[in-house]
Amino acid sequence: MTWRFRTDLTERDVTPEEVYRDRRRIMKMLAGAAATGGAMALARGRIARAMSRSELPEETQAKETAQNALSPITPYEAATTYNNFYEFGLNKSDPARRAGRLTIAPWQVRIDGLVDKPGTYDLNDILKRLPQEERIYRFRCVEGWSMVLPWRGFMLKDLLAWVGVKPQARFVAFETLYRPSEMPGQKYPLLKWPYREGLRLDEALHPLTLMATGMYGKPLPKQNGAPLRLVVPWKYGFKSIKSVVRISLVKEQPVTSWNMAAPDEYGFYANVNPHVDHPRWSQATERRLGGGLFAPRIPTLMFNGYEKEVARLYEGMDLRRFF
Ligand SMILES: Nc1nc2c(c(=O)[nH]1)N[C@H]1C(S)=C(S)[C@@H](COP(=O)(O)O)O[C@H]1N2
Ligand SMILES: [Mo]
Repeated sequence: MTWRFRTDLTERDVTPEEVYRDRRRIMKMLAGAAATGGAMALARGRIARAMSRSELPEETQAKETAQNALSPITPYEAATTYNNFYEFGLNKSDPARRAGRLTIAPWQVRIDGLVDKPGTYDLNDILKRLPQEERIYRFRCVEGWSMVLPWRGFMLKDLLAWVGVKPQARFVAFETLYRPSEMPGQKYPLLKWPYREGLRLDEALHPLTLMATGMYGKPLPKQNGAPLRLVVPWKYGFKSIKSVVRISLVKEQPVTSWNMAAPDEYGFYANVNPHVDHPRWSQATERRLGGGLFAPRIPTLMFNGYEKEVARLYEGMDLRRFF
């Protein structure tokens, strides 16, 4: 697997120009962070930067120091210890503590409904056919915290093209694994299991919509939805369903777990929107994970900063009504 950055999408948006250009250094930092985690990673990253920096002109060094401080990639440690994955419990620390027992190989995905080639596919076979790439995306939870993550994955549209979508299909429904013996949260009615999500077909076919298999240059940690999860960067995090075992092409808008649990709080669309508040809190700002206790909240962007790419999908729609 090699790092491949697409320049037509989003890295520029989330990454300061100089850092964006210096891909090799980012890769080094990420590799360090992924390999060791936490303080060690930070220390290693700093050492790596200090070594290569001494070869650069002074002005560049100063600029770099400032930009490294603003480096927007969320620390690996934060992204893998502060999680929502109710199959393993309600607390943010539960998934990291309990997901280790989940068996993720072999892993099969059932693809059914309105497709030309329905079937149960082995994930390895899918990965042999579809090109994977790296994408750096913002990620915004409906609860008001956010991250910037380097994912690895394939575009859902490539998978759908391979299995063939029938013309009657209008939505895509997703399901997470149901295995209470390994997912202790499923013994309690926290949500209706299995966890379910859905997208309109045009959302599913959008090139930003990713099926992730890794992050930070490594396989996806179990607490983050190994071995296969959806990532829809312009929607609230709950749409990005983890540990997916079923993908169905359907005619009608599918039911979704959070919408069933609290329909007036979590809509089907769930597009990130600073102008439409959650009934119990404002959505105008967010807290970036890893910024420390006193980091100021930052403004939330329309469609999480992907307005240019996705606004056309919702032209003429009342986003207050279809929240
Ligand atoms: N199966 C499943 N998928 C899930 C969830 C969950 O509880 N179960 N939580 C969602 C929510 S609310 C968020 S914010 C993201 C969190 O992803 P992360 O833990 O990788 O940051 O996963 C989403 N996908
Ligand atoms: Mo969330």
